[in-house]
Amino acid sequence: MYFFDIAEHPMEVKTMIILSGGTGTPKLLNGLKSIVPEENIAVIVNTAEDRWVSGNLVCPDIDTVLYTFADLIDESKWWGIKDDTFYTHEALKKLGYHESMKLGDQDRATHILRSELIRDGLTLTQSTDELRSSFRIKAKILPMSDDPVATMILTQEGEMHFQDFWITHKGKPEVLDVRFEGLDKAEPTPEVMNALSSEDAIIIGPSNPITSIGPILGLKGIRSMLQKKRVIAISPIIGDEPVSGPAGKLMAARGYEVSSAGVAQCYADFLDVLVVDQRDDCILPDVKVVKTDTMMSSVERSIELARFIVGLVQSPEDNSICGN
Ligand code: GDP
Ligand code: FO1
Repeated sequence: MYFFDIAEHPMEVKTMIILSGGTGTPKLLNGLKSIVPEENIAVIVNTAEDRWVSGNLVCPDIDTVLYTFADLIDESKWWGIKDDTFYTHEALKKLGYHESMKLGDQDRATHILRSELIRDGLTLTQSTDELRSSFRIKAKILPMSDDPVATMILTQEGEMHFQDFWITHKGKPEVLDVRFEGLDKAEPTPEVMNALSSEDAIIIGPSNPITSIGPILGLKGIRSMLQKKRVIAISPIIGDEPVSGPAGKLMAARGYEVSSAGVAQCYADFLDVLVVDQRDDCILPDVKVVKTDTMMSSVERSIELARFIVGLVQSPEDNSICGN
């Protein structure tokens, strides 16, 4: 238990368990961490966009969550460390070696430490916990799995890793399908299952339902666990477009409408509440739709949305904010 708005309005609230990718949900976490004590936040993070680059394991979504809690995130792009330098990346280029991801020098230090720990025998969960501790973060940051999963995008130009699709090809090729290599053999970690079973309400942040939340939901036992919970999701789509990134293209390739209704369809077997933007005219037959300003264009707006979500978790029966 912790206190909401601790200094001003002491009020007991529940622990926040949140499923996350690497942009939309971290923006929400940026607000949440200033209204609830960090130790009562647990984030379950997608690892299907991870990739070994220049000898080290880059975990873009985990790193963005780490840097968000550590107040280091570059908020202009929501990846990497603010004011980082790129000397090593440029030096490699001069040697004729082109890295598939532009890695900052300080960001690379995170990848080096993680990879050393993994080479020493730690799991991804354990190495993430070491990094959490080094950054003096109190929130739980839980990789969805310790087993490798790779998001592969099937395009008209052939199949490629998500990072090649997004960085090298700038997200331009037409997408035919999405495949998660290794997901059938991957297990969710005990830490993830324990976090999910510890609370009645689970939050799915405004993340890409296909490539960020999709791999987490594809792990054995996650969907059936969520079916027993009160699941509140925030839509990453406003009207017929995502706020940023390739979610629209990927949803369409998977046969979903690019809309909040399409997001609800992705979560149809367990979703209880969908939070949509106040500009969205989404009405759903089987899901409670609530409306608010979900555009997190500043930390203040992230805090406002986080406050709204904490209110929903706290007051399951309050229908005054229902948009239906
Ligand atoms: P990724 O790992 O970088 O793809 O990051 P996520 O999956 O966590 O987030 C990407 C999604 O966040 C996109 O589909 C965006 O539409 C959504 N998003 C980004 N900023 C906002 C915002 O301010 N509000 C809402 N509602 N969604 C957002
Ligand atoms: N995105 C880019 O568009 N270009 C890059 O060179 C790039 C490098 C990069 C390095 C570390 C990191 O953690 C993320 C990085 N990203 C880059 C973002 C990344 O491709 C995706 O946005 C995430 O995988 C989506 O979660």
